[in-house]
Amino acid sequence: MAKPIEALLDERRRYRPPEEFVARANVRDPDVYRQADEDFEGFWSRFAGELDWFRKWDRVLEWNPPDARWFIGGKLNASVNCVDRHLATPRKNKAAIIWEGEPGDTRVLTYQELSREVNRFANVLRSLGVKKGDRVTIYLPMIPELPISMLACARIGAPHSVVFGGFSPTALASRIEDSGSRILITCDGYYRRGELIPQKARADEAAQKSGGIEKVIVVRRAGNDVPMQPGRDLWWHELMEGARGVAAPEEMDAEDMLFMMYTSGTTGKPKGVVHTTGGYLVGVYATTKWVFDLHEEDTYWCSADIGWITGHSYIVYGPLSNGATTVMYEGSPDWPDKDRLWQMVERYRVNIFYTAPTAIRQFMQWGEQYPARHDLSSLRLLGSVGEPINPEAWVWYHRVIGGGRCPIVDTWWQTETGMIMITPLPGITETKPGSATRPFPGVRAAVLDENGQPVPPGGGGYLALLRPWPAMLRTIWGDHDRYVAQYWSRWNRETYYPGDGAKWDEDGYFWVLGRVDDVMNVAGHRLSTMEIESALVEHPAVAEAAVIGALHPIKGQVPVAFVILKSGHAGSPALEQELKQKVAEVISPIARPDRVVFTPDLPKTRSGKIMRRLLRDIAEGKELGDVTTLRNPEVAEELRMAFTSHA
Ligand code: 6R9
Repeated sequence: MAKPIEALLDERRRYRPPEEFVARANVRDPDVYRQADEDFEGFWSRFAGELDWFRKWDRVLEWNPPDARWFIGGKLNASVNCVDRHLATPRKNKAAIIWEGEPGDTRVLTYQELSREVNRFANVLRSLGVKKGDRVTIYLPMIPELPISMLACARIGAPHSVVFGGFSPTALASRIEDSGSRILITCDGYYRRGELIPQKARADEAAQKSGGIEKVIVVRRAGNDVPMQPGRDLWWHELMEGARGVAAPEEMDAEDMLFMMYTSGTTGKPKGVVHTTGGYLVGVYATTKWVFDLHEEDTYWCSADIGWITGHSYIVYGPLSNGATTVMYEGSPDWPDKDRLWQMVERYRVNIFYTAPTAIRQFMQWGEQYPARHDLSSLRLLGSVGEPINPEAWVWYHRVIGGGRCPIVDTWWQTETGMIMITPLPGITETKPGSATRPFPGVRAAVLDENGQPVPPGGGGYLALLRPWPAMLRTIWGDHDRYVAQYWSRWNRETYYPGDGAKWDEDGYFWVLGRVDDVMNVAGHRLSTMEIESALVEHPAVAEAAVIGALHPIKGQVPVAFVILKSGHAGSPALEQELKQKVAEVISPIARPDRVVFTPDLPKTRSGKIMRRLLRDIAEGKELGDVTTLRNPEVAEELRMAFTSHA
């Protein structure tokens, strides 16, 4: 009976930080956990003290649950900390951003060059009347003008709202409206998988739909013809021509808003998560430094899109506040071939690489021949973020990409937390594939039951955060009640509810299972979709699997599996039986899927998360809801047909 809960905890493989890694690691003393726990305000203020402030804070924290204010009375500017701070040091001529476009064009910006661009664009924004507090919407692909725009906004105190460049005009319009932006920054077009994406046309459609946009600034990226609306549309390069390279930074209060970020709406109206200047910057500065064990000479690459929180925190603000060299790329991992990323790792001698489990499973499916074409020996640390990583993918990542020598940091956090919250420290933590291990020092997490009581080790329940942290969201834009109701009302006003299910084990390690709605209850037994998925992908024919709990009249819910096979394998009733048997063997007969549906693709959000809600609707024969936020909306209908024809 205990088997379903135990299946993941049965994962016995252990990986100690290699000696060579520990010898050079920034953080090696396990006592940091105790120290930070005893005096967490002191812990965070020591990191804050490493940043530049116009005025030092009077108090570290004011906590009126659920409202926190950090570094009260402190004044600073995020762009000063990401750029100016490094100019008086030997980092002045160090590469801040190494960028590679899809057609192979490249651009390297040193800190000095980045400073000039940011200052000039800050002057451009000011000349258009943008003032402290005005929201600016940015709708750009992965080109250097994206971080330049963000930092220029930060310089003049105008909160940015970056909308993922692949979002539809409708999604962009609703975000422009909600934020009340008057300025939109976009580009003519960009490249993705050999195709030219007409970004300006999409931006025009959104601007028209939403109203309120007074100026559209257009970066020339692809050179495609675009109509420019007189009086409204302005070319980036023309505005920049006359702009001076020095712009005084706005002195921001620590609690002034730095940016807002809409969460990848799975249901309901998008939520504008608000992050502030001081706490956010301290949080991402500290976690980048410790989790990624940054060294001065490192080349660091997070392959996310800056349009997501991962890119904000760990391509832009975290690495640049640390004076690191951060890599960014335009395009897709499979274009011009399935070795694009490995080619870049080799070309730039990347040392630290951070990506998502969905990408790793994709690499596994493509096969080892792609990474094998390249010299990946520069890598010394790997990271994972975005969803639970199944142990098989973890072990593959470790062996094939990391050459067996690189520690893996599986980092749990959210748009709302702003910074990494549960993670190994690579020079200290012994890792277990599939576990994000322990809370970052100073962070307190727990697994609670329905009533807010901690579950005993080995048990499962709801993940909870028991203490405020500097990069925490402060509110939902324009809807503070929703902030309180969504995050601070499950148990009490002092306990943050992330909406994830988790287990913890005898060593105090956390195993995040995914959103609570991904955890099902089959005949009274708690089962995780991820556990069943892990079992399925252990089968040699399976490339990727998504499991949901479908309503069942007797058992409450039953697992239904959607499976992508590796090339060279075909779906058959015999294989379906085999896979069901496999799950029954690995976990328990309780976990045995009711149905296994073979499919060439799975419905994914733009950020690469499998949209399980939709799979559930398909399995339960429900009306399919909104599919517009999917990267591949056509898959939904195909799957529904496959499901019903086979039933
Ligand atoms: C950073 C980011 C947040 C949700 C979160 C959880 C899932 C993220 C994870 C993970 C297990 C990890 N998640 N990292 N689950 N292990 N290492 O992804 O933010 O897009 O807001 O998603 O992603 O379910 O609640 P966001």
